Order: sequence, then C-alpha cells, then structure tokens
Amino acid sequence: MKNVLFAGALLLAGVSLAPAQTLTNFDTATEGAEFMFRAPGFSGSTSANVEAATDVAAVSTAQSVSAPNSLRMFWDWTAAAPADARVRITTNGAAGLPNPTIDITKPLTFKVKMTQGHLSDLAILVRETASAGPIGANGGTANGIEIISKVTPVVLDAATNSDWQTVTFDFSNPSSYTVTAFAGSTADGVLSSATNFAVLEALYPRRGTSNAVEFFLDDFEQGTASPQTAASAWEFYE
Ligand SMILES: [Ca+2]
Ligand SMILES: [Ca+2]
Repeated sequence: MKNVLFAGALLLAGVSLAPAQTLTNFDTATEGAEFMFRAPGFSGSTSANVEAATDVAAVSTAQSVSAPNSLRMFWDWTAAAPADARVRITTNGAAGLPNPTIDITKPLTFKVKMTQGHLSDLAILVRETASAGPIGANGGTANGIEIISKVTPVVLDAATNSDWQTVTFDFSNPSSYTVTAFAGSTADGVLSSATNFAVLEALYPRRGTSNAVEFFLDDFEQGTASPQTAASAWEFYE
C-alpha cells in the first residue's frame, strides 16, 4: 500500500508542476489599442446596456501582473440597462488574438483587478467551433455559443478587493460550472466539441450595484488537467 501511495503522490506532483500555456499576457500589444477583446459596447447583443461615451477596451501600462501591459475595460451602464444586465465583451474578429482557441478539457485562468465599481458575476461565453487548434489559434466563428458560469459566482467589488485576483474556469471539473444555451445551432446547455477545441467567445459580466465599472485583465493561460482528474490514474498503480 505504501508503494501505491508513493506512486500517486509522484503523479500528482508531476501534474502540478506542468507549465501552463499562455494565451496572452498583452505585453507585446500596442498601448492604447484593443487586443483579444472588442470594446464592451461592440456587440449588438448587449450594446444597449453600455454608454457609448464610456466604452473602452485598451492595452494599458497603468496596471499589470506580467509587465508592462494589461488590458483595461471601462464602461457605464445606460439608464435603460436592467439590474441584471450583462455585457458581451466579445473576441469576435478582435485585433491581435481574434476568436482564440481554448481546450475545453483544461482549466482556463486569468487575472483580474477591479479598480472601480461592482459586478455581481463574471461568466464567459464559449463557442463550440470544434476547430483544429492549437490553443490560441484563430478558431473562427462556426457553431453555437454556451454561457459558462461558475457555481460560485465571480463577484468583483473594488470596495472590498481591488487587488489582482485569479479567476479559473476549470473545464476538467464540470461540477464547478453550469452551462446555459446562449445562441446558435449547437447551443443546448451542454458544452461539447468533437476536437476538444472551442473558442473563448466573450467575457460576460453581470451588473452589480455600481454604475461605472473599471477593471484590468492579464495573463490568460490554460493549465493541465486538474489533480482530481489525474487521481483516476491511481488505478494503474494498484
Ligand atoms: Ca501583462
Ligand atoms: Ca452544446
């Protein structure tokens, strides 16, 4: 039994040490330009919720985890935006890293720093492109879109935490998130892809108690399978 435990511990250690794959750290992008994401008001599906005069997505040197750059987001909700309004901050045809491919068997992590206002949740949209990959490639715009929401909502509140935080959507642990159909032929509340590749279509934040919202994003990465998935390999050592 001791040998079994030892082998398992080695396996888990190997998983935790495997390097994550960087989607982008924004560090070679042009300051002031859009990169990977369009401005919050770009998508016609939610543009009525965003005050046009406050609509910003821009590479910034004001904040960063990896220096020198991050991506700044800023907007005001319109007077007509409902209390649970969302904004679809899309990657559709965006500059720099359009329609970025992700692997829906691996965790997606990124850093966020909330510097103004409050959001009651930060979900993402995933388009089931079933494209060829690899991670980071332009996966195109085929097929439908699912909403991926963490079971524990991602609350961002500058008044209580304006430090950099890590947000993880762990696709290797389906019990950690819910899937809701958004739009398109494959949108059925089930996240699937024949190739395991899909596209990070958008960030999909939900309005909180504030009007103006400002946050910074950095270091989008995909890790290896989580330890709870790797632990199933214990069977090989018994
Ligand atoms: Ca950076
Ligand atoms: Ca689906």
